[in-house]
Amino acid sequence: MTPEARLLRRLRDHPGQSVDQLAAACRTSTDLVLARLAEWRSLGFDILEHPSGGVHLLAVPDRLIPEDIASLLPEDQAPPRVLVFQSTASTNDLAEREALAGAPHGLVVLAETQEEGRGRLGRPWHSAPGLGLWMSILLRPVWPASRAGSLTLAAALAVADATEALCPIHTRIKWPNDVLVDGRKLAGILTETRFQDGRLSHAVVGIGINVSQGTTDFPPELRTIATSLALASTPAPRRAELAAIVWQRLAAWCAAPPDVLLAAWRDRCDTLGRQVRARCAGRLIEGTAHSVDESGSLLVRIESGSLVPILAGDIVHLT
Ligand code: BT5
Repeated sequence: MTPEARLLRRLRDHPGQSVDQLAAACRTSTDLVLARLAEWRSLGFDILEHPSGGVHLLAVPDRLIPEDIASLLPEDQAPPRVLVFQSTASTNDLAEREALAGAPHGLVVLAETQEEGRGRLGRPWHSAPGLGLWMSILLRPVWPASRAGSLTLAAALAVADATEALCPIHTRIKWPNDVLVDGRKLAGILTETRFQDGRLSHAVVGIGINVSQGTTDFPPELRTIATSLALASTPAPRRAELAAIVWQRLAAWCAAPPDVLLAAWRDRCDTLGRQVRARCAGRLIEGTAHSVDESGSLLVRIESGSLVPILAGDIVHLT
């Protein structure tokens, strides 16, 4: 953990310490403490420095600041690196670039806005500036290639856990990658995987969560199908807190045994048991969504009684 993250944590946990005490506790210099306090104030942190009463952190703004995110998690559970950009084409592209340059498992890339945020099959992802969590996480799990599809399931569970931990909402997951509240899309996931010699070499898990949009912040075509945390429950949480918990829960789900992950996913799933229609390799398949296997495939029982696996694609809930 960086001295900056330690300092923020110290300010939260031990209000009223002097600058000298903070520097000693964070194993850093008083100059660094003073410089960071000044920098954070300029970013909108409300920090009171009382000549005899020490330093008090009164309020933290809804900004994406790497040390803020790291300071919210236990030291052994914080991401190894967090990169924040004001604007980029897609955080998935940046995470992929970092992956090819050797970045570590767990790297987080965030942006205030994306100019070319994307969903699956090149569909656009609307990434309103400052109103959502646009986040990509680089994973290098030691998993067989056949389990790669489960990463999307793990990410959907992480989003469901994190949003429910911070807001009084009830989420459901639509196979494979939508997190819904009251039938509307709160979040989407885009997992991009790379394989080498038949093994999963790395994956970039892109997560988009709508946080503080009002209805008119969405383009007209999304207004009846999308929702945000602010629309589902006010007030919206700070995005740094959301990012920290999503990261922590994703790391936990990636480390969980496959059967535990699948059981948790089935419990949250809005698709199983429904009549669904899917398009798979140019074929239209209709039947009952029966189960999900370790590869992340949806198993659909068709009229003849056999189970057809659907590895990727879109489904429509018919019931
Ligand atoms: C997804 O695709 O749902 C995956 C979305 C992943 C976005 C993240 S943000 C960080 C990272 N960087 C990226 O560039 N992407 C990832 P899909 O299932 O194909 O859904 C796409 C469809 O969702 C669109 O065609 C719209 O109908 C709808 N949509 C677009 N923006 C939305 C939004 N902000 N909220 C809800 N629905 C949206």
